[in-house]
Amino acid sequence: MTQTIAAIATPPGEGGIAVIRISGKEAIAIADSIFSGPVTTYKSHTCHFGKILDGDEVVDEALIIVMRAPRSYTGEDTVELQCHGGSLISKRVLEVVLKAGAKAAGPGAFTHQAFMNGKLDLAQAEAVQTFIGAKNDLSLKAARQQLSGKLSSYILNLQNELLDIAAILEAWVDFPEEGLEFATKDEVIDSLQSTLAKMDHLEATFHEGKKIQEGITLCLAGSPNAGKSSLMNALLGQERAIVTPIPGTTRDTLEAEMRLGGLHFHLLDTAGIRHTEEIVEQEGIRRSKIAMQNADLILLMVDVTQPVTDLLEACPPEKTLVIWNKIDLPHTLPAISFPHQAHISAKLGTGLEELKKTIETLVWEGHIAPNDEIVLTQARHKESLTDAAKALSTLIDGLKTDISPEFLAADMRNCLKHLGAIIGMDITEDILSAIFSKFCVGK
Ligand SMILES: Nc1nc2c(ncn2[C@@H]2O[C@H](COP(=O)(O)OP(=O)(O)O)[C@@H](O)[C@H]2O)c(=O)[nH]1
Ligand SMILES: [Mg+2]
Repeated sequence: MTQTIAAIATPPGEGGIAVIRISGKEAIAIADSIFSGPVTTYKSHTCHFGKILDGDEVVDEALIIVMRAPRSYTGEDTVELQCHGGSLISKRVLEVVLKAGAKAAGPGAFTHQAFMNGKLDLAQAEAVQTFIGAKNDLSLKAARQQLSGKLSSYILNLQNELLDIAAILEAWVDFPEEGLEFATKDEVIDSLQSTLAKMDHLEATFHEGKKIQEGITLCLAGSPNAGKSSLMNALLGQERAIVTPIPGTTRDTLEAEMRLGGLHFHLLDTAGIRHTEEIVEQEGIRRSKIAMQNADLILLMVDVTQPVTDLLEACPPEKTLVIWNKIDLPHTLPAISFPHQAHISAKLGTGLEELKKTIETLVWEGHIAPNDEIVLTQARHKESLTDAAKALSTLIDGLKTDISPEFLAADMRNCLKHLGAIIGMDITEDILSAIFSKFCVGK
């Protein structure tokens, strides 16, 4: 039997109210023992005012909400106490609840209970934390979809498509001399191939999903004084980096976060790359080069009043946006063969809006931002899907080359197992605790 658990569900710190959540078989009895009113008589989904008592001492006045099983987040009897939002008060209330017999909930424990009670499947449970932690609109949307069960039902559909054929294959293992029954081999192959195509399509969305989830790293690079720090400040709309006419001003890599077109960006300003004997600057330049390598997109700043930098050679054209800067000064533009180029004055703000649009377009590589499509955002899902697709291709190849049905049936089971892992059908406790340990307490 699971224990009754309790935790402060609101974030730490001071606020108008704090919510203490209690869930489990004893939740109502525990609440009854510490509350001034007759909690056991309260109807489900009703709210009552009263006092939280530690013996004779009034700890706080609070609202209590009772939600009886199975109509609660966890699927168990749940009581929520809304007390005053002082961090000390909420801790005191929790102490009283724990003293009355509840166990302190660990990270993700409520969602774990919801999963165990079949309120959420694993993909939905994982979405809870991404939903709470979403940093941009697209990631919020993807998490909401996952939470609502769209990904799960897509996976269940894939499984259903395979189950009929799994049955045919298992029958073949039992009666090998009968051959494939109920369907011709070509029909089976066609059907499997169509499922595989759907799996491949879903797998391909991870590329987009990762951007949505983790954000895009942009690295500002170029020669000293090209205007990298000026552009960083212009993009952020604040004086984040020091700008001076002295070459070599930026030595450390500066990092800032920004939002653009529903996405989250990590913007890195780096030391200008040049030959130098200065040790601090040399280290800065070493870091610049690493940042360029790791970036999703390099914003290569070039000063139009200077000879063209040989840094262009060090940048892979497909992930580089060449930004000609200082177009407010007299200049002539040399022709270079880079596919992505922009023209700005970081100082005056000229061309900035177009630059932002170009960055957005490049990030989506001409694809439009995912709309209502299901997008994979979690590496665990992507890995399982890849494994499932691998097993399915092996199965299809096996059918074509007439290998023995035992192998085919084993491939099919393998494929179903990996698909099942995404939504938490038949997976080990280890994976479960690893997933739920990433949660915050109170969820
Ligand atoms: N005229 C002009 N000057 C600029 C422009 N962008 C930057 N600068 C100047 O160029 C110098 C170096 O700028 P900074 O942003 O520190 O370059 P960084 O070394 O690449 O980070 C500063 O004096 C800036 O005011 C621009 O678009 N036009
Ligand atoms: Mg700088």
